[in-house]
Amino acid sequence: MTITITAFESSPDGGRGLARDTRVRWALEEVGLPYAVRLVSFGAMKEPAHLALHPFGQIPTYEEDDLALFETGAIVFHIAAHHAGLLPEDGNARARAITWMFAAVNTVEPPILDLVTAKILERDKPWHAERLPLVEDRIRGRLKQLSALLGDADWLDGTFTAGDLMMVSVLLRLKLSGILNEYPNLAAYVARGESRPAYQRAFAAQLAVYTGKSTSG
Ligand code: GTB
Repeated sequence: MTITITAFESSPDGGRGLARDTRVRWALEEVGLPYAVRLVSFGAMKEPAHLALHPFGQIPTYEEDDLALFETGAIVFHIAAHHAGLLPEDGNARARAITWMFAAVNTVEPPILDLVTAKILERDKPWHAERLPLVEDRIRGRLKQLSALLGDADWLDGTFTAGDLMMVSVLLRLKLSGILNEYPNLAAYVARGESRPAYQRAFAAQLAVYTGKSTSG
């Protein structure tokens, strides 16, 4: 089986691991699958060859022999469904882990993306200063609920699953804002995810693309 993913040729975050190929790399590392990476420029992403893989002209994509996928949730689910390590064997626990994957991208990520939009694309709008606290408070609303649910547990539902992989990936985007640190158990949860050897390998691999350096050496 040959797996190829796509990633930014030049990442706006300079290798901080925030682009979504990191989630896919992490899942592949957790299950121990080797993969190749094809780097694409912003221009090439909008050209027919890439649009044939990703209808919205984005990264990451995932190719496995004659299968091509886009959407990180679907890609991570595909990896988790076919390889041991990211989804529990027990049917009910498996269904709950998948539920957490959806919750990450469907319930927790939208207000976080709204903050990114507000900070990057709406900074020059006359209503920016008024809107920003509203966006931040919507995030706090979700984090308060998630923090209460997690309590002092290590992971969302017992053992580490693809649900945690997606949730940690989504929360990572908040690190620079300072909001994550308002919820110490969530900050510790994210740090726990980042400290996994598979995450470390994934992070180092994407960092090496943009800086030529890896964290291990
Ligand atoms: N729902 C899709 C998924 O989950 O796969 C969203 C994919 C997506 O947003 N891709 C982004 C992209 O290709 C890269 S990850 N954007 C280019 C475009 O739309 O033309 C989002 C991202 C980009 C940059 C940073 N950063 O620099 O910090 C972080 C995250």
